[in-house]
Amino acid sequence: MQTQLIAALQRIVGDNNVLVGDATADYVTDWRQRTHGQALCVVRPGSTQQVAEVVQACAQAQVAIVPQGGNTGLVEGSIPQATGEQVVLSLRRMAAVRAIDPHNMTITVEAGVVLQNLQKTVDEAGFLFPLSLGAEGSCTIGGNLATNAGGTQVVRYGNARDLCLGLEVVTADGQVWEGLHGLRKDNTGYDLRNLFIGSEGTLGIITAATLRMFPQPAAQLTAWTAVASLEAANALLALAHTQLGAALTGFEVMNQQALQLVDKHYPHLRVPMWQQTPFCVLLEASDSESESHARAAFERLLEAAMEQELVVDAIIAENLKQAHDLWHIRESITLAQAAEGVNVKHDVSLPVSRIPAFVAQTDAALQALVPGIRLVNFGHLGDGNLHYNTQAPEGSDAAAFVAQFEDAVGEVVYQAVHQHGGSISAEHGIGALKRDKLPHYKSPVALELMQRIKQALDPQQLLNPHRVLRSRASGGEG
Ligand code: FAD
Ligand code: 2HG
Ligand code: ZN
Repeated sequence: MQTQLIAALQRIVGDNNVLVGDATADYVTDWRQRTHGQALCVVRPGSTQQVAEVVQACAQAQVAIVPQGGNTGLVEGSIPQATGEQVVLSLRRMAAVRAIDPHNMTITVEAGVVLQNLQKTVDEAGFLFPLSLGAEGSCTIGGNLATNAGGTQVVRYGNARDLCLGLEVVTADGQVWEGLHGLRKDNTGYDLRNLFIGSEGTLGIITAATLRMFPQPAAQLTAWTAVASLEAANALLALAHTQLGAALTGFEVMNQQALQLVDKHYPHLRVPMWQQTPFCVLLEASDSESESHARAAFERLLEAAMEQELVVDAIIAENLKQAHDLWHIRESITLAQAAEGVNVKHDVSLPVSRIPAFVAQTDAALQALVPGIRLVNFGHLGDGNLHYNTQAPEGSDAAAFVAQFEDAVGEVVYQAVHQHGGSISAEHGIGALKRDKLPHYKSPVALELMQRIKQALDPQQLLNPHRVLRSRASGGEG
């Protein structure tokens, strides 16, 4: 049966685009190198028609499919289980730009376009595509939409969902839903587009998308500040909202531990101010007038912040290179954590106002649980999204720390998140890693509705089974 399926897939996409054995290595291990799956094969279709035919062949053989883009996801949702029975469907070959409509300010692209290439194409067309994240050199727009990715510009432009006007999707029974319109208004019933966005490959395979483009700002400025506390960071955020209005495009917080890891592993990056205060804040403003207008507004903001003693020290980048260097430091935290050793991540969101109390309470509880635990906190404070990550105590065995404490640490963090009215996944999704945590923090009614939607759209449980939700038909391990 499996040999027959592989032969059928080869007929659809060509022999070269069905990978087996060692050739599947890059597709079966997650980005953090924590989990190794095994695939029956990796299939690489080159068109929507081929995706539909692959899905039909797999449905006929009752073989499950794991859709995959850049495989940069952080919740182990893009790799197959260890059974060796699932097909990985890679969208990376589908990377065409189908259309640009400057008057409608939209671009239509295939799902496998790498985010950085999409940004570049839109830039060359004289517009801005604002989705921006550390993995942009390898993640794909299909993966961004499937996870409803956030990143560093959400405070101004919203997350991936807010940037998408239309989708083309191959359904679990191999039909093509053509919803690729560029409409800003469409109230013709249930919102299918928003159902597929954020569904992590469990409801359909996104093959193309129509996305919003924005005017390019006349100027962009970046500032780096040292702040004494999260309360001060929150007050700075409020002040920035008031003084900059829609010009505020980024507001990132980083604690001393996070910056110390960047300093340790990448000393050439010369992290500014990290020893001065417990937190630093990176701000970005975009201006529709001019660089001097933007600079004057930024200077007024920072002067007021210093007068109110919210900011201890600050620099404004002099040019684009300096701005890029400051952002590079921020984007290097994930890599510095990986270089330090395996770690435990929590991608949480809370009302911005609750973040200081949440962090104080959780820091204390974790220090009591694991004396010396390193608390690596950073993230998109402007969106109330904190990456509340942890690392083994200095000098101790990282793998042993994860094996022994991952669950207990997670419980402390998620209980506190829940208590403060937050979410256990702000932007990375649920995947396999958080699937069994979800029932503890999501209402039974919401979970039941999600199960019914899954059952309606994928009754045979063929699309990324056991991800997000535990499949009802079986135990759903792995
Ligand atoms: P993959 O990892 O391949 O897949 C992710 C999920 O989407 C899987 O469940 C997969 O089955 C599904 N999927 C992929 N393509 C499709 C498709 N075409 N149709 C249906 N389902 C599909 N995320 C953020 O939100 N914000 C950040 O700031 C951020 N920063 C990151 C920084 C680094 C260094 C790294 C490694 C990751 C970061 N991420 C961030 C996480 C990750 O980059 C995002 O989740 C990204 O959107 C995943 O895109 P991808 O193409 O790699 O998807
Ligand atoms: C970021 O904001 C990413 O840099 C990754 O979402 C966060 O490594 C992490 O936990
Ligand atoms: Zn993030």
